[in-house]
Amino acid sequence: MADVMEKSKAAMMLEDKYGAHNYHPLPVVLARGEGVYVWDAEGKRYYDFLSAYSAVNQGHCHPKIVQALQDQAATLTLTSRAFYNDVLGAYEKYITEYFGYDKVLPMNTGAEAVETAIKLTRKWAYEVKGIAGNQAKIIVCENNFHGRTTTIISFSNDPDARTNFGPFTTGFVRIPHNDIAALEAALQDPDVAGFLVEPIQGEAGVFVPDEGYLRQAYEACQAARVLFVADEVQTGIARTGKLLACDHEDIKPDVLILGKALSGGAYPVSAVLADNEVMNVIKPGQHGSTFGGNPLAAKVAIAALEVVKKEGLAANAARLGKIFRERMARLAQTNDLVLSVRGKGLLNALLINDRPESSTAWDICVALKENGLLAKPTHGNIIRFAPPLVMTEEQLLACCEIIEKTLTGFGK
Ligand code: IF1
Repeated sequence: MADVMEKSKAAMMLEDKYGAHNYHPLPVVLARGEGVYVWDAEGKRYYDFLSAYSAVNQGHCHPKIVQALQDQAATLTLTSRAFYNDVLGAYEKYITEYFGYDKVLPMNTGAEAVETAIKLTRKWAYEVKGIAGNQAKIIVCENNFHGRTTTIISFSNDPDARTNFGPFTTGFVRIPHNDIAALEAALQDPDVAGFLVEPIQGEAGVFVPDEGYLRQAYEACQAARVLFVADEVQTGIARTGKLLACDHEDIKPDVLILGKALSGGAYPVSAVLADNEVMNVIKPGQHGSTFGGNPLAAKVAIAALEVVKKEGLAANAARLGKIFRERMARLAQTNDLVLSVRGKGLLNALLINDRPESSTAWDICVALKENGLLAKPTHGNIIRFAPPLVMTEEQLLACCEIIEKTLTGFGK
């Protein structure tokens, strides 16, 4: 009989032979996506509990986003910024009013947006705040993840992200996340230009800071005339139960970084938003990218943002996230493989009770896959659970059943 995994095995072999080995995917080959579901090459259906690292908040292949993509793709995809196009201005108006900023600088990937925010913050420091040339410092947090460019990994403390990629970019000061005293001490340095922070540290293992931390950090930055730069690439676009994670503490970042679900996963779209005092330091010819602000990206992003509001995804994420954490907290009480659950909205993680270097979390994810649910460990023994925000309560409860059944039967 033909091998049941024939198509999948062939696909995995091709990637192994012809692709760089820069990832270690779970052994599943996906062929189709719709809403909260994905299907593998053999037609088996799974619940997607990773959402492409929170890029598919609106669900796989959302019809409104796909329609916008198809229509614009057949009309005009790319002009470069050497010329105007009839979509970009309308998108810029839409997104700046949507998030409440004067201006947007459109880019493509999250890392490019983070790099853009770093350049903007430094230039503002020299030309507005008056810091001496090349002396600007940006405060970042231990265990940060902001992307994989050389400058970004320069301020990472993850050996996998850094080893043998030097020499590194200087001008960054690392402090512990969720530590106001450490931030206030670092802000004593008059050469500090900005504080770059993930409101919730995703990759580090869904670290939710103490209530009030973001507000205190924001206020400390305002007092020191330091830009509060929020990387909401993963926590933004309704993922944590509000449009932005910063909204939970009613703070408006001086610089807002968006990516991933800004396009609903249909196209690489990222953006940096700021008010004029900051954004106007960039003059023609000083920054950009070939695809940044292309008409296709602009149309897709408008559609993706419309879906978030029209379908009430933030409220749904808040409501279902509470149900999920309650169910998993109960599981932690009865199953000593599960230490605890943490998260906000539908960005959650289970802490597995084993040594970080053990393969337990990985093995649990393989078992979950067998039971029809896809999730993946972050660092060590922490499994991230982040389904599309279009999930219904009935689907979430079915997924809790799968997780409970898998963990209860694990290793037996
Ligand atoms: C990978 C992690 C998640 C991000 C934040 C910027 C970026 C990311 C807060 C850069 C990207 C992605 C990158 C992807 C896996 C995924 C990830 F595990 F790497 F850390 F989500 F947690 N800021 N995160 O989370 O955006 O350039 O990728 O568009 O590199 O493996 P990007």
